[in-house]
Amino acid sequence: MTIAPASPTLWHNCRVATLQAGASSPYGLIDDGALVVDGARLLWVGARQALPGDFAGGVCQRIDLGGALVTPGLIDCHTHLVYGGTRADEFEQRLQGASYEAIARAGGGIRSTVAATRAASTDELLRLAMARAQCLQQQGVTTLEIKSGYGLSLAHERRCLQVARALGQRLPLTVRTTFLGAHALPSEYEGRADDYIDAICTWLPELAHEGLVDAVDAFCEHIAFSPVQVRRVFELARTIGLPVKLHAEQLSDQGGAVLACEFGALSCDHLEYLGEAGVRAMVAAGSVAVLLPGAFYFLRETKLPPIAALRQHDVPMALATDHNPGSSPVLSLLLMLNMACTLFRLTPEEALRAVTVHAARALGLPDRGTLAAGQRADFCVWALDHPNELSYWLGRNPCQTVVVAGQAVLPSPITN
Ligand code: DI6
Ligand code: FE
Repeated sequence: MTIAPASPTLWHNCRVATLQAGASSPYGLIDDGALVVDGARLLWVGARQALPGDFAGGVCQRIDLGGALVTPGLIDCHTHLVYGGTRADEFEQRLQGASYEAIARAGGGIRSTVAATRAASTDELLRLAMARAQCLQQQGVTTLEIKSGYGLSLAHERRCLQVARALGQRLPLTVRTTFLGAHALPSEYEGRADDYIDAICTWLPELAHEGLVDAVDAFCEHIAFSPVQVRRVFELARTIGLPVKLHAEQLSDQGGAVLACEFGALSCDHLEYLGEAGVRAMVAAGSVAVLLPGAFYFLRETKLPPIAALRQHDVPMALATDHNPGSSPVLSLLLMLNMACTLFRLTPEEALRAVTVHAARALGLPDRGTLAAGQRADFCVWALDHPNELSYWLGRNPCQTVVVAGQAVLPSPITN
C-alpha cells in the first residue's frame, strides 16, 4: 500500500459559515473565505485576503468553489438507523385514530420492529441501514450516531451494533454507537421488567468490552422504563466509564432529565414535557438538549419543548432526525432545520448550530462542528447564497460536495 504525501489543498472563492464561538458576524460568516486542508485536518480558515503567503502563492492544490457556501459537515446525533421492516401499516392505523401509545401497549410499535429486525439477516440489516445512511449523507451528514434497541437480546443487540460499526467502515462518515437495550420490554420478559434490566446489565459490559458501545441510552417513559430502572443501567455505565444520554420527557414528565444529569448526561433528548427542575439540572450538568421535530411532527404532538426556558438558560440545543420506523421515518437532516424553525420557532442560525456545534457536543466530539484550524476537515459545499437558506428550502437538496477528513466523498449530481 502506498500513502500519497498529504499536500495542502486550498478551497477558495466561497462564503464560509465557520460557526466559531465569539465570531463577530452571525454564523461566523466570512464572505470571501478560504480553507486550507492538510490531510484530515483544517490547517487554516479565514478571509481570502488574509491568506498566509505560502498558501496564496501556490504551494497548495487549489479548488475554486465559484462563490458557493461552505459549512461544517452536518452531524445527526440521534438515530435508530438499524432495523428491519417498516411501520407504514401502523401509520395508517394512527390516521384512523389509534394512538402511538395504544399501539405500543397492544404489542405493536417497537415490538413489531423487534420481530422484523430479529427475522432479518445481518446482510439485509446492513443493506437497509447503508441505504438510509446514504440518504442522510447526500444532504451533508458527515457524522452519524446510531442506537441499538431493536434487538433486545444479547445476540440481536450485538448484531445491530456490529452492523452500525460496519456501516462506519463501509461509508466515508463517522459512526458513533449507542447501546439502547432499555428501549422497550421484549415480549419474552412480559411482566418482568426488572429481570430484563438485570439481563441488559449483564450484556452491557460484554458489548462494551467488544468495542461496540460509545454511549448508553434508555427510554424513560411510562410505556418503557421507570427512572429507578434507568438508574441501574446508568450506574453500570458509569462503572464501565461510558457516557450516558436519555430519551427523556417525550410523552410525560418522568424526571428523566434530572436523573440523567446526575450522571453527567451528554444529552437529554425529545424533552417536550421537560419542566423547570429538568432545565436547571441540564444547566448544571452542561447537558445538550437534543430536539427531535420529526417525531413531534409525525406523532402530531401538540406540547412544545420549552424552547424559551432552554434559550434563557443558555442550554445548547441540538437537532437530529431520530430516524426510526415508528415515530420519525425521516431521512433528511435539512428538513429538521426547517421543522425546528416552523414548529419550534428556532432561528435559522440556532438550527444550523444545532446540527453542527451542539450536535458535536451531544456526541462528545470536540474536534468537529465548527470550521477552524485544527478541526477535522469535515465540511459541505452548498449551492446557496446564505446559510439561512439551509432552513428555508423544503424538499430540495442544495448539497454540492461533501468533504470528510479532507477527502471529497460526494460530488452531488444535483447542481441547481
Ligand atoms: N422514542 C421514540 O420516538 C422512538 N424511540 C423512542 O424511545 C420510537 C421508536 C419506535 O417507535 O420504533
Ligand atoms: Fe429516539
